[in-house]
Amino acid sequence: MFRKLREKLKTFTDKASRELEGMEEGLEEKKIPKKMEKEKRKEAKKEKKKKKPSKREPTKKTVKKDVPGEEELFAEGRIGKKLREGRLEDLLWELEMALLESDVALPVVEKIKTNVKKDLLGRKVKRGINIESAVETSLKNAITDVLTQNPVDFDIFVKSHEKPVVLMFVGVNGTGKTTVIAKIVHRLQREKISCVIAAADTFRAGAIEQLQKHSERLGVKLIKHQAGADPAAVAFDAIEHAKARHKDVVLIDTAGRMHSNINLMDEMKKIKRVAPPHMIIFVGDALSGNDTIIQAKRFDETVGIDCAVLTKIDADAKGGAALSIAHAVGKPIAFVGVGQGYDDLITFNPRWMVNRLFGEDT
Ligand SMILES: Nc1nc2c(ncn2[C@@H]2O[C@H](COP(=O)(O)OP(=O)(O)OP(=O)(O)O)[C@@H](O)[C@H]2O)c(=O)[nH]1
Ligand SMILES: [Mg+2]
Repeated sequence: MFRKLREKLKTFTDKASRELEGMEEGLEEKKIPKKMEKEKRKEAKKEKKKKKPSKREPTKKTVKKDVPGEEELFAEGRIGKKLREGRLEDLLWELEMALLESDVALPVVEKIKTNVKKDLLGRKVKRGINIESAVETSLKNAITDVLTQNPVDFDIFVKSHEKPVVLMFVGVNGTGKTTVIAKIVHRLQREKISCVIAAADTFRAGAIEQLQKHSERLGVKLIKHQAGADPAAVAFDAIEHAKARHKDVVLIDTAGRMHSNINLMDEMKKIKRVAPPHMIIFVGDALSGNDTIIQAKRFDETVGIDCAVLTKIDADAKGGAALSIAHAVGKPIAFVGVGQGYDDLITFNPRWMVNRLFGEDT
């Protein structure tokens, strides 16, 4: 998972820490007479006590991201190791190339670069902190920033919403919509939340049979019509069924459609009108990289998507789509698909991705 991107980020961090390594500055401060130094330390201690946040009030660090805060790495005063700025522009250009090669969308590349530059330009690293952790932290912060986009908590949404909650899954052909529906049903069933699936893909041969198999395996009600029937009518019937039988969630499977096919995109609008969903989930294939971002934008323009599920992350070495979609489309990733089994669905959060890009976890 994300192997190539991880390697590229590591290469950047290694090189940047070698080339930005500068001189220790402010050593003369050591010469402050001992007595004065003692006074200074006392003052600092008092200040620190004053600033201490209350226990109930979360610190900036825990709210924003799970990586060291700036204040732990960078020195504001005279003491510290100044980063050599001369090489920074070249290094940032190399970072840009590495991200573009990983299929990261251009605005996302720009944002990461700007954040890293802001973090490192003209900064001094605190004594005892190595440059590598400063560079890595600025990169982690920049990545966390682009991933943090109106985060969605699917479980809370479903649990707290008036029932039945209607979820509609959209995306181009073969991205994994039907599989994601089966995985989400499995997940909801574990929480004792009852489901109904609407076989509103009446277009592709075999689509209804595919869902029939999943519904038998999962023991979930499937509402289906004949092949070629009106998908909006199927979705409508599924909602009626859920209301009558007090089912909690309706999952509407729709046919895969190219975002450039105007007729099929319009058909999706009709489903939305006849069977209004509370959440429209775009399902994108992580392996399609930048193309997935373009698809998500088109689907968003046509029906308005609320969040995305990125599938096939298990086979995705580049990581570009996962890194880009939230910032480029402005919609959060709710889940990632990491295999073909019912359990291969992970709730997405920026920390999960950052850990996979920088940690031992793969
Ligand atoms: N490796 C891997 N394969 C996946 C994942 N999600 C789905 N697939 C596979 O992708 C293929 C297509 O999945 P479907 O769920 O049929 O895709 P779809 O979007 O419903 O396809 P259409 O209805 O034809 O548009 C299947 O072989 C799935 O097993 C995933 O997270 N990882
Ligand atoms: Mg399908």
